[in-house]
Parts: sequence; C-alpha cells; structure tokens
Amino acid sequence: MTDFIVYGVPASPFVRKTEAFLHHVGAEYEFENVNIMGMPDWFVEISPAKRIPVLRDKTIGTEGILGTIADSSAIAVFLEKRFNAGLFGKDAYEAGRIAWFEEFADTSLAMTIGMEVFRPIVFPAFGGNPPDLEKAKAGWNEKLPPIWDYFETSLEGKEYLVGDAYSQADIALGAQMSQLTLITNLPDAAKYPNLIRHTKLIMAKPGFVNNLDKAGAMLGMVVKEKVDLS
Ligand SMILES: N[C@@H](CCC(=O)N[C@@H](CS)C(=O)NCC(=O)O)C(=O)O
Repeated sequence: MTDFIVYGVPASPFVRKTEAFLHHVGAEYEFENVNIMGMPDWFVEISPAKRIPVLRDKTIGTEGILGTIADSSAIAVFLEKRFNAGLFGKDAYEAGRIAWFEEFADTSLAMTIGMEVFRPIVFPAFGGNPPDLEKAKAGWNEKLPPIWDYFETSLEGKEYLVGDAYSQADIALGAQMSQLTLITNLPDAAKYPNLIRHTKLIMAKPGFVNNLDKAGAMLGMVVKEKVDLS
C-alpha cells in the first residue's frame, strides 16, 4: 500500500519530473496510465487543463479532486513541502533561480523539442511512416541551439544549475534533454560539453533510470529505430 498515485504516461517528460522527485525523496507510488488521445471524464475532472501528470496523495483523498495536484511544477512544490525535500535551494535567490530554470525548461525547451523534433519523428511512426527528417533537422539545427547555448553557459564550471546541489532545476532540464535519447541522439558533446555532462549525470539518477526504462520500452514499440540527427 503506497501513499501516492501518478497518473500519466512514462514517455512524458513532465511525468518524468514527478517520478524523479518521488524517487529522490524515497516515496513509493503506484502508476496509472492515462490515454492522452482520449482522456476519460474522471481524468479531465482532476486535470481540467487536460495535461499529464496528476499526482494523488491518498492520505488526503482517494477519489475525485480531493488529494490530487495537477501540473508537474505544482506537484514539485507540494512534494517539497510534504517531504522537506531540499530541492528548492538554500535561500530565496536560489529558489527563484530554480523556478526560472524549471519554467524555461518546461516551456521553451519542452515546446521546441516536442513540436520540432519529437512530433516529426513519432507522429508519422504511429502510421508506420518514415520521420519528417527535414522538419526534425531544421528544429535540431536552428531552433534548439540558442536554448542549448543558454543552458551550456549556465552550467559553466558547475555540476548543477543552481548552487552546488541537485535541485528541481536539474530535474526539469534533465527531464526534457533525456526525452531526446528516446528517439534520437543527444547534441554534440564537443559543442555542449557542460550540457551533455549534466544530462548524463541527471539521467543516471535512479528516478530517471526507472522512468526512461519504461518510456523507452513504450516508445520503442512505435519508433523502431532511433533517428540520427547529428
Ligand atoms: N505544465 C504542464 C505540462 C504538461 C504537459 O504538457 N503534458 C503533455 C504530455 S508531455 C500532455 O498532457 N499533453 C496532452 C495533450 O496535449 O492533449 C506540467 O508541467 O505538468
């Protein structure tokens, strides 16, 4: 009997954020898959934005809205308080910086990876068709580099994004960067040494290993061969 349920799909980088946090604090949880192509009414009730993940804390409520939190960032705030996790820095400025990196990874980076690389590779594969390589390569070569550059510079001489400790900023960045490894390669380590070192460090954390194993098995059924965008 666990205290938590994660509703979602492991291949979602936002679900990965939640699983990484839960693993970090050592909380056991059940996982309930949600069909995001046709979300059932009970799920829309707890996620009116029609997004995964949602977390349920069963000690608060076992049915309906009570006990649920939607949105990976809101879930992280909840879990931080619930477990005194130490993933939001040691002072006000660090907390603000962490929230900023999380926001930037969750929006600009996630949107660009999702729309410009993930969709052109995965969506055709659902219909047994080859990837839209032209679109994926344009995203890879033109849209992603300015965002990667920002994180590369932010990680200069540092193991983690904020202070000298693992934080929600690292979880958020790692969740999006590791999404690439499910369908293609990572960007060139010669161009982005800090970002690649960071991505590998974060991907080795147990919560990431657990999620990426499940996500890889699921996506591997659709994308039979990873696409080389290097
Ligand atoms: N801000 C949300 C974003 C979540 C999100 O965009 N999830 C995607 C999956 S990766 C989703 O639920 N998509 C469903 C849809 O677009 O219909 C969070 O942090 O949880």
